[in-house]
Amino acid sequence: MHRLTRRDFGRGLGCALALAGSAPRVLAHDGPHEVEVRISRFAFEPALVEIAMGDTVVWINDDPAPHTATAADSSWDTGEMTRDTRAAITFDQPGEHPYLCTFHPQMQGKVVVRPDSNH
Ligand SMILES: [Cu+2]
Repeated sequence: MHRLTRRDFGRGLGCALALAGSAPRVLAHDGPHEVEVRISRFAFEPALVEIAMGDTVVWINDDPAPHTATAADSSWDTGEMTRDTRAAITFDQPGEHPYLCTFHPQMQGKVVVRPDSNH
């Protein structure tokens, strides 16, 4: 069985839960991660990102035009990002989080948050 240190307790618990399900899942990282989404030519790249609970998505606007990343249900919003501006949102709720740019609603993306946690 696992020997749990205080630091590893959360991850060990996640491991135990994974073992109770189907295949055990090995987490390749030690803590919360940041995932980058570039905004370029009026598109989110990549448009779909998958993260673990507690991870952070950082949007970086490479366009001359201002953009936002705004939840389709308005539960979160980066606000306006001008050129070369970064904005970060941390996700604590598992599930699918579709979003769009409020200035250009045809710009759409999705953050998928897995129910496992990195911390
Ligand atoms: Cu936009």
